[in-house]
Amino acid sequence: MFSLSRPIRAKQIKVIFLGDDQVGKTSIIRRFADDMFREKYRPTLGVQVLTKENYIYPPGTDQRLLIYLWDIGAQNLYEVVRPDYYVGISAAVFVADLTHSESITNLEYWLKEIKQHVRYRYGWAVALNKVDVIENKNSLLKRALRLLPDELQEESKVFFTSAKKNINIQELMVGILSQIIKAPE
Ligand SMILES: Nc1nc2c(ncn2[C@@H]2O[C@H](COP(=O)(O)OP(=O)(O)OP(=O)(O)O)[C@@H](O)[C@H]2O)c(=O)[nH]1
Ligand SMILES: [Mg+2]
Repeated sequence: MFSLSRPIRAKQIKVIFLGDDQVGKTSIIRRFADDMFREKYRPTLGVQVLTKENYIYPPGTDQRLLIYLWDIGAQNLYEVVRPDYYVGISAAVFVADLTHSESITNLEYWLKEIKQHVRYRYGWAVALNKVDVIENKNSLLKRALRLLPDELQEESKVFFTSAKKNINIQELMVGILSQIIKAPE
């Protein structure tokens, strides 16, 4: 018997994570991909690619995604330009550390870097990470928003995340996917 159903191929998505060292790029990716967290810091040297397979999006459909998560080590900004990192990206996540305001203002440099290489429209979101260590949240969170470069000041695309406590990690990724993935017909 022949089967009339075609094998369904997963849609492939490339998401790049940018931001200063130690802000939690690797941690967010590991939390999303493997639901793991490591307390001990190990710098990402160069670039590392993890995948999330068979991610269903939009929820309730049978559309499966294969998401490539490109983890760019922070020192890359200061190295030779590597345009291949940016080839074919669907989306970018700008990551900063809420406890280091410089990492928030520095997103300006990462934005500039990506603009040099990507001329088409891509989805994006900001992860202001390590929200678990913040006390007196309200005033600090408002201040953090103001520190963001103007172009990234779109509240619906800014997420206060914790890779450690698994806060807003799914929401961050869904926020991105909602910009780039349509429901299957
Ligand atoms: N409290 C807390 N610590 C975190 C969180 N996310 C990451 N960390 C810690 O912060 C440190 C740096 O995290 P990484 O994920 O390695 O940072 P990175 O941005 O990948 O750094 P580079 O690879 O150097 O660019 C590690 O010690 C993590 O355990 C978080 O949400 N909360
Ligand atoms: Mg890293």
